[in-house]
Amino acid sequence: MNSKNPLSAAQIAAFETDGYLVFPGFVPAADCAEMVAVTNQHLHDAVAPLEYETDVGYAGAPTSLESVGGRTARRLRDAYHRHDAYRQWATNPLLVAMLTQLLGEQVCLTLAHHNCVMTKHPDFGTATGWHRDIRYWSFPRNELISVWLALDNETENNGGLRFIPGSHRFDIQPAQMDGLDFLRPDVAENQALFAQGISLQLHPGDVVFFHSGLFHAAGRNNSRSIKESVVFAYHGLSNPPVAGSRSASAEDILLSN
Ligand SMILES: O=C(O)CCC(=O)C(=O)O
Repeated sequence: MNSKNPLSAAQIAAFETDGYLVFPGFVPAADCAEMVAVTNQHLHDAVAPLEYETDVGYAGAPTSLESVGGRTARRLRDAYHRHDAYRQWATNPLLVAMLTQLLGEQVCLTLAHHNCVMTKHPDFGTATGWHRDIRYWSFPRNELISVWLALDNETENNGGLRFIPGSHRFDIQPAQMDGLDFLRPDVAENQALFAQGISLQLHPGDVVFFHSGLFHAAGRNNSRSIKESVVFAYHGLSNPPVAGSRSASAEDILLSN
């Protein structure tokens, strides 16, 4: 592998066509084990900043912090400042070289979005409808890349990711979306889109890049173990967050390559 240009032309073309790429076994087991240990300790100690299922309020979420399951964490926020293990991963030189190829320029890590460990719990972890990550993000161009690192086996059964391949290029009408910018299940055209959905089967250390316009969803966790994934988002230097927006409200880190 060429360390400056590690992606092949075929991989770059597949990302452009499908809107995602999967890299099995990207992160060594020892690094994953360290991230799992930190994640479990921080969950146990409820180390702030946390996002609870009740904060998100999706269907089936506990109604308050005091209700049964109310302290179910959905995300350990600010992974970048939380521990060096996550920070090292977010700035991994091979990762940055790949993102540089896909974005075609120098890469910036935004700490305003994702920058978290997603923790999907049995019982009180909720499903996420079909959406594009860009929906709440403010950048001149819809060209960010979310990078998802699986720390566990991920399947449809435990709430793993589902993608609609190529959907970053789809022209979607406002009537197809609900008020939170999820694809509405009651719209016939959307049912046809859902039928194109695929489930990713991931193992610990597998990494997925996906375009910020790619429609994705995830179900509930029907297993008995928490599913944990580290997620960061990146953009090109010429595509900075819009001034004054939430996307500009946190640090933006230029990653040299
Ligand atoms: O794990 C999930 O429920 C999906 C999370 C997700 O897609 C997101 O936060 O953008």
